[in-house]
Amino acid sequence: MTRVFSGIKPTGNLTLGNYLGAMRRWADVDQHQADALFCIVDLHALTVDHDPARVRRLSRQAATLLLAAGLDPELCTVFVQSHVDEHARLSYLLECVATDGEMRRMIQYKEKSARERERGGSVRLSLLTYPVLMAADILAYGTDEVPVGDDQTQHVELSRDLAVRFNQRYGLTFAVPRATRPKIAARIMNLQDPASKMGKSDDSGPGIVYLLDEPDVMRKKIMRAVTDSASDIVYDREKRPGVANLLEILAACEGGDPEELSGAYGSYGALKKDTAEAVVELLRPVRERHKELCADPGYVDGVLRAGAERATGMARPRVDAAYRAIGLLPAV
Ligand code: AQP
Repeated sequence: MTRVFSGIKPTGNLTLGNYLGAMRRWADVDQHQADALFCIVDLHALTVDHDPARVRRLSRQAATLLLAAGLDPELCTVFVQSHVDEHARLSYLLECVATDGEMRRMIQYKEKSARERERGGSVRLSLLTYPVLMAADILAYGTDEVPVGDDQTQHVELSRDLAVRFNQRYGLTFAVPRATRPKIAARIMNLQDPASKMGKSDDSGPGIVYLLDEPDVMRKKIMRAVTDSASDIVYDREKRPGVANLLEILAACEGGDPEELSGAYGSYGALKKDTAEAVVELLRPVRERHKELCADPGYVDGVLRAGAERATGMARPRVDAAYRAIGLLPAV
C-alpha cells in the first residue's frame, strides 16, 4: 500500500488555503486510499520568533481541526512531531548528507530570512536547516507520496535528493518520495493581495479566511476581496489574479472548473456572493465538529498518544538502520 505523509505547521490559525490545498484531500482521499500519516510539525514552528504558549495552543488547535476536518484515527495516524524522537535523530544524519549551498537556495528560506532581517530580527539557524528536518519527517516513514500545496514542492524535491544520495553512499535505506499536488487550489492567494499566498503567519487579517472565523466574518472578507477595474469575469491567473483566485476558491468548494465557472458570472458582486456562501457552507461542518471536539479534550489527547506510539513504531527501525548504515556504533 502506498505510504503517504504530510504535515501542518502550528504557526498561526489554519486558513482556507490550508483546508483547500491540503486538509480536505487528506480527509477525502488520502486516508482512504493509502497508509497515511498526518503530523502537526511543531518543531518547524520554532524556526522563527515564537511564543511558547501560542505554539502549544496552536498545536492542539491544529490537531483538533484535523479531526474536525474528517481525519479518522481508525484510518490514518495523526500525531505531533515532537512526540516522536526519530524526526530529530534522523534530521542530524541528513544534515551530514545535505550541503550548505542546497539550503541557501530554498525559496522559502530566502523569503522568510529576508522578512526576518527587514523586521530587524536575526535569522535562526533552524530556518536554514528546516528543509532537512522536513526531509527527515518524510524519509523516516518510507514515504512514497507527499500531498502538498505548491509552496512545498521544492522541499519535497530536496527530500528526494537526500534519499537518493544517502542510499548511494551508505546502501539502500530510504524510499524516494514524490510530491503530489491538487489540480485546483494548490495555491490560494491572499484576498487583499492576490500576488501573495494566503499564509497563516501573515499579519494581513482581512485577506485571510481562517477556518474558525465566524460565517459573517468570512462573508465580509470575501465580499471585500481585491479584484480589478475591468468589469468582465475572466479566468487568467497572470493578468487577473484577484478574480482568478475567487474562481479557484469557488471551483474548489463546489468541485467545478474555474474557467467554466467564469462564463456563468456577469458581475463581481454575484461571484463574490456565491463564493462567500460556498466557503461558509463548506466549512460549517468543520466548525461544528471542532466545537464538539473542544468539549472533549481527552479524546484529542488519546488520538495523539496512540498516533505517536504508532508513528514511533513505524519510524524507529528505519532510523536505526540509517544510524548503522552511516557508520555509528550501535549501543549495546
Ligand atoms: N494558500 C495556500 N494554498 C494552498 N495550499 C496551502 N497550504 C498552505 N497555504 C496554502 C498547504 O497547507 C499544508 C500545510 O502548510 P504548512 O502549515 O506546512 O505551512 P506553509 O505551507 O508554510 O503554509 P502557511 O500557511 O503559509 O504557513 P506559514 O505562514 O507559517 O509559512 C501544506 O501542504 C501547504 O502546501
